Amino acid sequence: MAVKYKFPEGFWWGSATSATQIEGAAHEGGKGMNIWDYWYKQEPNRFFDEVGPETTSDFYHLYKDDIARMKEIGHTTFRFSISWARLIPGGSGDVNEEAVSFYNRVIDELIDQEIEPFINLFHFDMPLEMQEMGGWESREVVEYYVTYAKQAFNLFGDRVKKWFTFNEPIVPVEGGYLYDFHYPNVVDASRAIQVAYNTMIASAKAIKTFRSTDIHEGQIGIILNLTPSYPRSEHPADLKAANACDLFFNRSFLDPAVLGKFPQGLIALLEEHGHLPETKEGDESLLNENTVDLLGVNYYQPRRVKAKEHLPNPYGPFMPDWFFDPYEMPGRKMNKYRGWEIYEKGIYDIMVNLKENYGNIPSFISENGMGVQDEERFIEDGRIEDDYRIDFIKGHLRWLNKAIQEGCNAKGYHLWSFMDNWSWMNAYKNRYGFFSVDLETKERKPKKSAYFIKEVAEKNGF
Ligand code: BGP
Repeated sequence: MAVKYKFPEGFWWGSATSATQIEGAAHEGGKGMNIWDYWYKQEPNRFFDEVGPETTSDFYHLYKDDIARMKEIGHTTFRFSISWARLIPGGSGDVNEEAVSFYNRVIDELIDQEIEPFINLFHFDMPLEMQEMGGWESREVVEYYVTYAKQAFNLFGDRVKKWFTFNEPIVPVEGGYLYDFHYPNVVDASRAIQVAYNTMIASAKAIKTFRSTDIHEGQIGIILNLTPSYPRSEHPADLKAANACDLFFNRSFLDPAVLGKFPQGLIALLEEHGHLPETKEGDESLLNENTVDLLGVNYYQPRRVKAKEHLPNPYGPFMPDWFFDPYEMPGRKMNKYRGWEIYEKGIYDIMVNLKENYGNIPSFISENGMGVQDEERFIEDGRIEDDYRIDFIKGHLRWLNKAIQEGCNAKGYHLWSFMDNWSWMNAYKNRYGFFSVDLETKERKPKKSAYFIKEVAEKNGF
């Protein structure tokens, strides 16, 4: 078959994962506790089917075979995260040699198989002791994180050339400090804003540290979940709502990461409501001088919003939702197995925005994927026939390809995820992998999409 959608030479084909979601061995190998291990012990009933983070695909023991599978389906790159609580139990102090050995083996195996490792330093998994010191609300924890980052660069930077300071830093803010779906289950916008701010300070400090080491050839970036904010209509009130939503959920991280400063509109809005975060002298130049080399874009679905129907109670707690209401656009296409909208063109709109307003920063799709509940119902002759996922990937790749044709600087595409994995409160509810995983036997089986991506990677297009 002829290739209609061809990608630039050297395009990165791969997938993304995170430590807590795939490693397992939660209480093994000298690992300390993180907030997920802890929260699950406190409130198992808040997790889907009461399944916690020790029940995973066990990459910790099975990594070698998994990397062989990645090779088999044509991966050229693979993103995983280091568990801070595994590398430095407690978050500060001595490095855990068993963890060093594990991550070394993973990195070396990937390189042996000619798959480039992409390492992310933080994927929602704060060591418990660091959370007890105040988590991202504390500047002391920021310093411990920077020390952890430096250790990781020194240990693995001789072989790893793509680093990321955070994955979706807004999610711990939303989950942990606004909407109660991550530990510490606080609902307080002031604290949320401080957490968001300190996270960006931590990211800039880690970048600065990276550049001050001897590792010169590598690139360092951040991974953001960008959700284009579409207004219900062109009415000024709807446009204003979409702009506020964009400021809170995209630009609060995108602007400091890429442009080195927070957007003026956001500062004005927070100032007006008395919610500016606490800052320190030197923060401004720190952010300004330490922007990212590379941007990972996670894209699942857009946000559609409209002007508020009822004015918020000015005496009630300040929330981003004061400024917009969600809008359910009639006729929108849905992933009915997960309840998320599917809007393929969103990927193109993000890329064009990066080109026009963010200096066409080198970027890649670091997560995109389709979660499906009860996926076993699609088994035929022992294999999950996930044609819906193939259509989903194709739909997004077509728009990504168009963006590239028009000069956008996209370097690769990673699916979420390589194999089905444990996800935060949702545990194993939504399956995302190219491979299914039997949670009892740990057996992996390729889904139809695994064969599809292999062909795409081999032809560098489809
Ligand atoms: C992203 C996260 C991943 C993963 C994915 C699927 O936002 O970066 O860690 O969890 O979402 O989420 P869910 O299982 O809730 O559908």
